[in-house]
Amino acid sequence: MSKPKQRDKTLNSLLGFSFQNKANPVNVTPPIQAVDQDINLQPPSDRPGIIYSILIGKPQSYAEYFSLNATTAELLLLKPVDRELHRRFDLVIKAEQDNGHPLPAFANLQIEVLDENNQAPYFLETSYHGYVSEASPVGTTIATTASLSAPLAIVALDNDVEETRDPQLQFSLDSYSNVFSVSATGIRRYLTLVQPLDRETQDSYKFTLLASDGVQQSIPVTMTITVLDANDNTPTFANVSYNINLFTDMMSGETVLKLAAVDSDAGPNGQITYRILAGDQGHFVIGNSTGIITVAPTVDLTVGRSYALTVEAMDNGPVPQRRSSITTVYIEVLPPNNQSPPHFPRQQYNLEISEAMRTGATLLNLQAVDRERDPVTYNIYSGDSRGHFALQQK
Ligand SMILES: [Ca+2]
Ligand SMILES: [Ca+2]
Ligand SMILES: [Ca+2]
Ligand SMILES: [Ca+2]
Repeated sequence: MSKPKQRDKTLNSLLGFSFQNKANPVNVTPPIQAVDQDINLQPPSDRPGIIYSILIGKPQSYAEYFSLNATTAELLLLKPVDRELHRRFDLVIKAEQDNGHPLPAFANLQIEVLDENNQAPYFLETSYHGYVSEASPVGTTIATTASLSAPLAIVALDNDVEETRDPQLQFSLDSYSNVFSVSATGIRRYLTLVQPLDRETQDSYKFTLLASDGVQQSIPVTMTITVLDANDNTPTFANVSYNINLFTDMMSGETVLKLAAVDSDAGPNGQITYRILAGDQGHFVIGNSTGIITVAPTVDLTVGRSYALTVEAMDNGPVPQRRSSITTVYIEVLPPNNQSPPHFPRQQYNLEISEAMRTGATLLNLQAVDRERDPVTYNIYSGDSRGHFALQQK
């Protein structure tokens, strides 16, 4: 009989495993296995069997909980371990030959008792994108598409709980919890609106969601909520009315006034169409999209005529919800600009000056009036050939 060689005394220095449930047998990673290094020297039939046993352990009550199958090395759990009593067992396992020459080998087996709740919750998706209209009332469920046809379902699972059962997780938002809230129970959770939205103020919300099982937290998931536009703004003119003076030398097609109404809605809801509703007498037209009022083709403006145009600005929202407002443009036709010269309010001004008056002193303020409010320049036309007086332009 050949002499057994030196055995691997360490077997395995450490066998750790996770004790996750009350299943029996207990999984050991890596499996308990001793290797007889004589194996290659002996025919299989002559090989001695290996007998496994637990030599010692801490705490001593280990024997109430664990037994090791002597031939298969399968570790069995005899009864559930209360984690309040035991968090860990340290066993020493012995393997020896079954041939009268025991030559034992030893290994440490460390058993860690995990909590029943040892899995963190997790979201099925890494991010979610939801949609809601700014016209939605408080309590509306956030939708999964821009057509708002189906609600956005958020699913977080916890492997400590069967997939078909509500894992009863608590969800929390890192921000905007005053705007959105998560439904409180169920495998599928939904976001609802807590306060009214205004797309014109904020058209998108980004926040993170956490799921907690009371002990462990999920990896945060990114939520993006897009606020869809509703036609809730009316096109508005800056002024209730506009006063325009035209001159008879103005040509057909020339710009009288460019109107611009403001509508802060998006897309067609904010697109404006202009129309003259009344008062143009066929003499003025407006560009539907530009808001530019021009003199109509083949029209000659006559002095003294006046017009009061009612102009409407209407947005292009869905027909039943279109919004509009009006303004009035008053137009007066004046003689050609060059026929209306500036004039002084008085025909004549008189003043007396002392010979002691210092150079540069102001003697008189003259103010001419131009009907069209064109800029006026002043000159001394005659009467001061020696240049004693100067006119200062303001
Ligand atoms: Ca858990
Ligand atoms: Ca709004
Ligand atoms: Ca609008
Ligand atoms: Ca809007």
